[in-house]
Amino acid sequence: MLEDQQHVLDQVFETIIEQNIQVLIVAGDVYDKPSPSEASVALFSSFVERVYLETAAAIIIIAGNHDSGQRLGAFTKLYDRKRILIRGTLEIEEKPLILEDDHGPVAFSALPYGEIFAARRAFEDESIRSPEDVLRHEVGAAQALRPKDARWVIIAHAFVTGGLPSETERKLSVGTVETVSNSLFKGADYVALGHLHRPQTAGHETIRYSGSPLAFGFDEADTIKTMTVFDLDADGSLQNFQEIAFEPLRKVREVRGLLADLILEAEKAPSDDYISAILLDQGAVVEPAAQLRPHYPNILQALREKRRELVHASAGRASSKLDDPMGVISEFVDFVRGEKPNEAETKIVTQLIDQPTQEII
Ligand SMILES: [Mn+2]
Repeated sequence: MLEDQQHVLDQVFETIIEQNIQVLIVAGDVYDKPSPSEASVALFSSFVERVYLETAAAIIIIAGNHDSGQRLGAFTKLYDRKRILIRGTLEIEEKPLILEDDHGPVAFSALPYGEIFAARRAFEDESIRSPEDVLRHEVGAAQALRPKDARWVIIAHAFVTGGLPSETERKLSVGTVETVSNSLFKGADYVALGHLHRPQTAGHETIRYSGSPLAFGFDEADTIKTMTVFDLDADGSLQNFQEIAFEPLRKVREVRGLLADLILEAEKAPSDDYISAILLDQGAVVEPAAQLRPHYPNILQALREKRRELVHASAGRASSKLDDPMGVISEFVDFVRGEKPNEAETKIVTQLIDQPTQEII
């Protein structure tokens, strides 16, 4: 997806120029894995270099949970530290980048994602047990070094819940990712968050996820991806807030219908979007993705609607006993087709099961 990524980075660059943006914030996951491909590194590095050389914007980047903090951190040494803050690993001294505008100083505390063990080591505190503990230590370290007369922006990468009262000890858990209460950020004028892919606030309009610049799965199909742009006023309030929509090079989208209809549709309007085809056919279909590919070269999957639900629901576990062949067959048909055999089909199968036994005897 390098071309797709280049396409949105170009839009970020153009916005920086057009709107005379003074600070660019990237709140992590820069990459999708700790060892990104050379091409990905080259793409992102050249984007940062271009912003650095061709605009006057300051640049602030933190590592997310998918990034290697060490690798990302190594990148920072090449640039002017007064204008660029790239934070990869946890540090006990959490120095902000301080920038000036017409109203005075603004302190940007860039808090990279850190694992619990890394935080225990960095802060020499074995009582750190959760992502919230990690971030609380980071915010504390940032708070200590933040000039009190400056407006304050925090950049963090976490799963932040909105509106959980600070005294509540209840930890919400989504999958294995533990959430962090937004009350940690008390005192900040704005919190720029990374991690969640959809643009959204986390319980307050000044605690916000910009979201990912591209859709990375079909559950994000048709989500509008945006970059968040605003001015920070003299009192730290937000002004001229905008969510600028990215135009993706290729959309991520779902088509649904009978395979024959989908093929006709694809012939009429071929597309290089990333396509997920949801088939409503009941009978056998032969290599549906291959049949659609001539018109949809970037088709990524073709699934039966019912089967898709079934795969999620049962995770492929069989419950029938082997001494009940009709039960096993019925479950298999249900798995493949998304519907159990009907009465007529059951009759045919039952006859076939019984038949050889009778003949052999
Ligand atoms: Mn993340």
